[in-house]
Amino acid sequence: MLNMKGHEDESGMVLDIRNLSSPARSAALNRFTDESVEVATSVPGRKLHKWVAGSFCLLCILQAALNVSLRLALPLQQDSMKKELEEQKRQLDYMASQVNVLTNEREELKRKLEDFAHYAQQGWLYFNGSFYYISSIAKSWQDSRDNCSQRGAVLAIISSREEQEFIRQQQKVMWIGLTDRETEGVWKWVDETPLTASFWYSGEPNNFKGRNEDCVVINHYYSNENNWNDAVCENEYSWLCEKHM
Ligand code: MMA
Ligand code: CA
Repeated sequence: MLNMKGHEDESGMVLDIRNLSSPARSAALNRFTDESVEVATSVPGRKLHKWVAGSFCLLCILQAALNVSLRLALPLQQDSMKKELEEQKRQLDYMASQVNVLTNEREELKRKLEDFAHYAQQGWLYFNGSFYYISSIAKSWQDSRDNCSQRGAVLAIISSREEQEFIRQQQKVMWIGLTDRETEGVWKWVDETPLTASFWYSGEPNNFKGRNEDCVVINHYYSNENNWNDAVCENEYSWLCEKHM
């Protein structure tokens, strides 16, 4: 507040401007006013200055900290992203290989289905993984064997009681793929496997009356689960082909 009596400064002295000459009075007034303005603005101004400087320093520190942490964190992040990318690539490769496996499986199933349709349509019978063809005409054992071969099959090879039972149920006299032509008394299947399970009718094999009976027929006249008979290979019978799928 401008006091016309004077201004009490820091020293407590009162300057009475009423006794001053005109130029001195205005100089005193000017000085007083300048000081007041300076005092009025200098206190909040200095605070702002300090605040700005402080904030700037803080920002600098934050920036530096950010730089350091980014420089530390970025390579770590890049590492983990690289690992994740590699893992995803591995999974993609695995999936591609699985697609390949499934495609092959599908092709195989398609082929099988076509085979099944083909054999079933031509009157072949299916049992436990194999198709069986029963001829309607009669041939010698060798001609029967050749005929099966032409059909992409072999004279039937019986390897289980279940298979024997299935064949017996067809109730027909038929050549099967068993012979001792090579060595008398040593019975072998046409695929060279030795005889393990055998189903000879009682008294067979017998080379009946000294005849050379080297080939085997299913004999349905023997209404018995064991119904094999050794017969002369040149005899003509129906025959049974087997195609394992
Ligand atoms: C037939 C012939 C033989 C068989 C006897 C059994 C008469 O000959 O099939 O191989 O052993 O029957 O009686
Ligand atoms: Ca016999």
